[in-house]
Amino acid sequence: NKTDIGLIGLAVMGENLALNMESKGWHVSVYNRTVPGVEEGVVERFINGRAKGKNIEGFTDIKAFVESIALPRKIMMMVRAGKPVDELMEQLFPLLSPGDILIDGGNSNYEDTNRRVKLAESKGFLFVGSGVSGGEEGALNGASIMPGGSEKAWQEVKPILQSIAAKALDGSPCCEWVGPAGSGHFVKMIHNGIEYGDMQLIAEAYWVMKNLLDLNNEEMADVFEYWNEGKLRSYLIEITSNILRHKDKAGGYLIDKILDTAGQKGTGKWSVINAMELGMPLGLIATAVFERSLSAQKDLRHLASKQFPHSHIMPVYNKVEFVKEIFSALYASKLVSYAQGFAVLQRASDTFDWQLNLASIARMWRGGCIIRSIFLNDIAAAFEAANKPEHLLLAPYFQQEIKTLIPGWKNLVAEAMKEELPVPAFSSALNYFYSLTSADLPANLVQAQRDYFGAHTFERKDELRGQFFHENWTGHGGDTKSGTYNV
Ligand code: NBP
Repeated sequence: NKTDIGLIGLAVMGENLALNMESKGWHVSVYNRTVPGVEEGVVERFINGRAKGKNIEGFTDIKAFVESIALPRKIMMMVRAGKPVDELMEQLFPLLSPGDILIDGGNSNYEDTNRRVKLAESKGFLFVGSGVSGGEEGALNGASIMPGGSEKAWQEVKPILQSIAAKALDGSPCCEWVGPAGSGHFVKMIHNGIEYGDMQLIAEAYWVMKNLLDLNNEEMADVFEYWNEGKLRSYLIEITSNILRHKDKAGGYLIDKILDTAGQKGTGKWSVINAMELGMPLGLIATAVFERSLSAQKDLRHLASKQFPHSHIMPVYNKVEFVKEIFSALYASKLVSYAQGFAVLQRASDTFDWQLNLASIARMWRGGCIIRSIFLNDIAAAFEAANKPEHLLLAPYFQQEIKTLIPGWKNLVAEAMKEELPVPAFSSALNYFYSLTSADLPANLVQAQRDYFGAHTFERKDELRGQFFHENWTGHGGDTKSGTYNV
């Protein structure tokens, strides 16, 4: 009586995914390595604890674990990303049968997944690199799952993965095939980058309400709760209002006691690095990542704040009107962030020939994951339209939305700057928007400078466009040009 699927790695994600699978009727084998003196008894603890009485078999011997699973085997790895995945694969290869499927559900780098898909296939196995979002709660009750890799594996793993995925409001599972190679992990990486952006934007909205409108925590929680009824309805807006109302045991608002230094585990940084590699702007997420880094320089900020005290005058605004402007800045900047993120996905798809379906990706993010929101329905609809938009902001619906948001958005950024209150993500988004919508930019001067000092050449605007010229700017330079290429 073989099991339907094996799961390796019984830390928080693995345990909860195993329980989720079992609750959907699957018979599950689980395995965790036993390192003497380190994590002894992980399997026993799980089997005798949360898995007690359930259709879950525990193994401490990897061979027995593999043999317990029905062919073609499906083995999901939920271990720390990086070397552990490679080590585990080396242990598994000699034990597998042709056609067996390995699924890496950790936060692996997509380039590692590219390599692992090839390696597994070269040995006659299939490999699925799948982003899983939703944390502990999603793992147990329904996650957003983004599988990519060996396409032949999809029909085999689809029933299990879709059964443990979250369901969007229309009932569809938040799990669809993403594409070949490391595309599933690439999509998960951009998801995490967008999450960084959303969090920074919400934090700026909070900061403006607190500092320019002098709203208290309950009033701000009311605003977020109100926004959660409208177009910004999302998990992150919802938890923000809960966080603002939360009191600790001493009876005070906990938010006011939390140190203002933000941590990061790297997926935001990876998103930005990969956008740079692809030559694509991803300024909003980059700003969110850099703001976390700057927030961590608490002592330096403290010192600098003594040297440059902000001249805060706390003008009396019409609070209702001003909150509407904050809404405009938040919504418009969020649009910019998603437009940038999806443009990076499109570029990656073109570059690596992944054939990504952007509408399907937007739909997969509607439930289970941290960035889930109703706004993703509008994004999916924009990408599904008969006339695919060149850019998300040029989709007819979003054009209309942005047009109504611009007045409040630019006014809010201008007011915050005058009041010396930082709103880096709101202003980064606005600058991107103005650059994007400028037919002319001062890059002509940048090209002239590059040619002046490095003979990097330039193109002309006139009928000679398409050829590269080098000017002898000083009268004593030579005619030798540098190679014309972009990196
Ligand atoms: P961790 O990322 O903390 O990984 C711990 C697991 O990896 C343990 O089972 C550990 O075994 C195992 N492991 C390690 Br470490 N090295 C190993 C090796 N060389 N061989 C075999 N197993 C090894 O756990 P997690 O937080 O559950 O995350 C699992 C994956 O899911 C990660 O890639 C993570 O980035 C990703 N993820 C996490 C979340 C989240 O909210 N936590 C959300 C989405 C995705 P041991 O017990 O013997 O040490």
